Amino acid sequence: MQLVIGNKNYSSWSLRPWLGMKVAGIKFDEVAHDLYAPNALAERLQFSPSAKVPVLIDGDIHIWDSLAIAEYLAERYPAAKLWPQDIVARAYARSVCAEMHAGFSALRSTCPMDIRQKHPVVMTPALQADIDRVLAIWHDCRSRFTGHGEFLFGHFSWVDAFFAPVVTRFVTYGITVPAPLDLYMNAVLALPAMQEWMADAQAESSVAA
Ligand SMILES: N[C@@H](CCC(=O)N[C@@H](CS)C(=O)NCC(=O)O)C(=O)O
Repeated sequence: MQLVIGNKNYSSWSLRPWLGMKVAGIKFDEVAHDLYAPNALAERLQFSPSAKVPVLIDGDIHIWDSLAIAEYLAERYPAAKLWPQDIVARAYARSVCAEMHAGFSALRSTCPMDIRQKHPVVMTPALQADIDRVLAIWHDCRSRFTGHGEFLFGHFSWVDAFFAPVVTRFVTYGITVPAPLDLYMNAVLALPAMQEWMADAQAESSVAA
C-alpha cells in the first residue's frame, strides 16, 4: 500500500491515517506530495479525484478521504483494533471522529496546523466554542472509556489519530488545557510515530502559500 500525504508541517488530514497506520504497525510506502509546489493541483488530480490528500492506494483502489481510509484499514486489519471493541464505545468513537471530520471550522481556519511555529492565538467566540467542545469530548471519553489507558478509549484508536492535529494546534497556539487532559496531550505527543512526524515537519522547507 501507498499513502500519499501532504506536507507534514501543515497537512492535518494526512497526519490522521499516517499516525494510525504507524501506531498499528501497518506497512506502507509513504509518498510525499508538496501541496505548495507550482504544479501541485495537476499532480494531485492524477491520483485523487477530489484533488485532496491523503490518498491510500491499495492496488487498483484509491481512497481519498481520511475517514474512509480509517474505515477501510479497520476492516482490512481487524487485529489492529483501531476502533474500540465494545459496540457502545465504537459507536461513540465513530461519532466523535465524524464530528471532528465535519466540524470545528473556527479551529481549522483560525489555528491551522503549523508544527514548526508558535503563534499567538486570536480568540473569537467561535474558536472558544470549538475549544470547549474539544475539551468536553476529551473529558467525556476519558470519564467513560479510558479505563487505565493513556488514550481516549484506553488503547490508541482512530479517535486519537483524528485528534492528534488538534493536539499540535494547541501547542502551536499556546492553548492550555486543564489537568488531567494535559496528560492526554502529552501521551499523544510522546508517541514515537508522533515524534517522527514532528521531526520530519521540522525538516521540511516548503512554506504554505
Ligand atoms: N475530507 C478530506 C479533506 C482533505 C484535505 O482537505 N486535504 C488538504 C490537505 S491537508 C488538501 O488536499 N488540500 C488541497 C486543496 O484543497 O486543494 C479528508 O478527510 O481527507
